[in-house]
Amino acid sequence: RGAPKWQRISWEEALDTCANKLKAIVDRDGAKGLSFFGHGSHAKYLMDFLERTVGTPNVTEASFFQCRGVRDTAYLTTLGIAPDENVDMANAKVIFLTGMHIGENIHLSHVKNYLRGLERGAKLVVVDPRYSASAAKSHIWVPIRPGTDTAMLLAIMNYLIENEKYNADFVDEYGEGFEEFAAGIKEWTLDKAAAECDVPAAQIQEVADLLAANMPHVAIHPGRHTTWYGTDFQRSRALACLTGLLGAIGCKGGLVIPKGPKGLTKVNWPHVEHEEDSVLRELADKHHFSPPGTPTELLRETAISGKPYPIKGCVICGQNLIQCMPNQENTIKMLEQMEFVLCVDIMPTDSTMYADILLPDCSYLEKGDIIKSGQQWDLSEEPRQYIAPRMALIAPGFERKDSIWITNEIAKRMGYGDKIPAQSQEEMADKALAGVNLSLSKIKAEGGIHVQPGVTPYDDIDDLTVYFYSEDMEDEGYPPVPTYTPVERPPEGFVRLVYGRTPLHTFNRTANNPWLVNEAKINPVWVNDKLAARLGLKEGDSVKLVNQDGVTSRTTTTVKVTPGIRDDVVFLYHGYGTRNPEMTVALDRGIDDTSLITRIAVDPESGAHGMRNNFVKLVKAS
Ligand SMILES: Nc1nc2c(c(=O)[nH]1)N[C@H]1C(S)=C(S)[C@@H](COP(=O)(O)OP(=O)(O)OC[C@H]3O[C@@H](n4cnc5c(=O)[nH]c(N)nc54)[C@H](O)[C@@H]3O)O[C@H]1N2
Ligand SMILES: Nc1nc2c(c(=O)[nH]1)N[C@H]1C(S)=C(S)[C@@H](COP(=O)(O)OP(=O)(O)OC[C@H]3O[C@@H](n4cnc5c(=O)[nH]c(N)nc54)[C@H](O)[C@@H]3O)O[C@H]1N2
Ligand SMILES: [Mo]
Repeated sequence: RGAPKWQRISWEEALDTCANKLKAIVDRDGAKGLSFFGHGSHAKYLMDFLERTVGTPNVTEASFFQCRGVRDTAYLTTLGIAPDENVDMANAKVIFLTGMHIGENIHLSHVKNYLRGLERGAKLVVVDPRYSASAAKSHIWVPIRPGTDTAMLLAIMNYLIENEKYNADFVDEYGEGFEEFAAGIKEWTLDKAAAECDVPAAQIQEVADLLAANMPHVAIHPGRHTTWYGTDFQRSRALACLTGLLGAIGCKGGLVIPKGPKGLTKVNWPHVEHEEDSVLRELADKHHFSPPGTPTELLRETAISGKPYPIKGCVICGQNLIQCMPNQENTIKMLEQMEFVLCVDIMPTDSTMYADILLPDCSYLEKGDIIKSGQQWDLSEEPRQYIAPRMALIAPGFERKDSIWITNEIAKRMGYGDKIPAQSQEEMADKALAGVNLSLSKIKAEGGIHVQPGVTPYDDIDDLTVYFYSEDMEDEGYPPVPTYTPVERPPEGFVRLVYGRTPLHTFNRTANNPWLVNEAKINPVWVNDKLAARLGLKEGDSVKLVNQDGVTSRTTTTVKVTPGIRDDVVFLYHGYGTRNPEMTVALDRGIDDTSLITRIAVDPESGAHGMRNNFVKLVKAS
């Protein structure tokens, strides 16, 4: 473990070994003795097998606990809607982004939607301590002090209420607990927020007035990567309340519930109940607003301590644990105490080094995948729905096998052969499509995507309630009105470390792609120009970073000197600093941000991993 030392074996031997090892753990410790770490659609089938049919509750997805889960549960609690990124930016009069840097963070359809909105004249407000790609297109850039967004949101809402600039008709019709909410945030004057957020009160007022003048056609973006400070549920809830206060739901430019096709058949592993006293969240009586699965930190702590029960089996599919979970030391401790680690991936990574067996999945071009369905992005067009099964372009190379086949082969060997829901990805897609009278071959004949008339998503909010005050939260002992909790500021001599996407890479998974690496060789650390002068650093200097716990980056990077970032924070693109020598192109390029994120802040409501509470010093490499 920890070194890439591999011995090539046959699929037969590999599958037999996996099934035997996993079954032995289940027979001895129960299904709860297994854990699963995954991300993405290729991980779902294997996860569902382990969670639904084998019956372990200990599955944890990066997309929830290190990404967007806290946003989803905060919006569900406040509006009853899991928002995804369903804001109608293409038809908005104002687009409001907090820590969302569209253009560096790229989902193609989402970027198109945003650009269309800007082309049509939407005003853009970007709240970000860094002059991001979005900030560069903004009408108002709010270079906020990191960690203080909730204070600003509360002040905007308080100002709108006190000056009667909110959407009173909408609030009367859909709001609940508005009086208590208004009273609860009254202390948040513009001046108080200005001091906390380190931005002028006049600028906060300018933003509030712009939103009020254009409501309800304002796209209050819910964000995507929202696990920042361990105070994230409250911030996301404040965003949802602001959306409600402006009535920006179910209307042009607002938060919408897209109307995708109905009737696709659900094909899945049969569900068995988890054994009693196995759900860690219930045992700990914590994180009552958690997304599905087990909060990663609870799982990792349990595995390391063996309490309240041992977790000795680990299955990983489509997740690079070492780079995506903060505090690598604990991740490695967790992996080292496992009796068996199975990893299903498409390439070697910093995490595969800790696996006992590494099974080669097909890449996305070599396999079918889940069926994507939904509504077209630009909602001002005639409503349309689509059904788009992903299909393989080429046959799998070498000995690669897709994760449906891999899962089924392991399931058979563990004694679950009679529970298999589909023999292949194609069969699974055809079974799902049967519900809407389609099939893969029919959709192929239609050119690979089925399009049908849809229904407008506007005005469909009959059942909506905006819980400005949440009794559900009060019942569980959390603040029922969105509440701001300050985060620690950088100690003397340190600056906060934040990170984000580079447009050229997808996390670490493209780090070994020579073409992309040629365009973005390392991840220079963004340093404010005045700070650089104070530290005696110049553009291009080579530095190491040392964090508050004395952890020094293994590798170096160069300094990017810019006025486009505050002087209490530095920024790195995520996904660099690969340490697995099998990643011959990526090895030791730039700095791995995760290696410096040793301090964790767990969000009390959701159990998500806050990662921006770490501070660094820059040390010249020479
Ligand atoms: N420090 C820090 N940590 C972060 C973030 C950050 O910005 N900074 N971002 C957070 C966010 S928002 C997220 S979503 C997570 C993402 O974290 P991860 O889930 O770790 O995301 P990826 O890097 O995409 O890693 C996915 C793994 O899947 C593999 N893979 C790719 N395609 C396939 C496939 O078809 N089949 C299989 N089996 N494997 C495949 C890749 O090789 C890679 O090892 O990280 C979170 N953690
Ligand atoms: N090219 C590319 N695109 C991607 C991905 C990828 O890997 N590559 N990954 C996808 C995934 S899974 C996700 S979740 C999204 C993530 O995309 P985003 O949700 O946009 O999240 P980050 O990339 O983490 O964005 C970090 C931004 O927040 C700012 N920031 C830091 N601290 C604060 C703060 O306290 N307050 C405010 N207001 N801003 C702050 C940073 O300066 C930075 O601009 O990107 C998606 N798109
Ligand atoms: Mo994410």
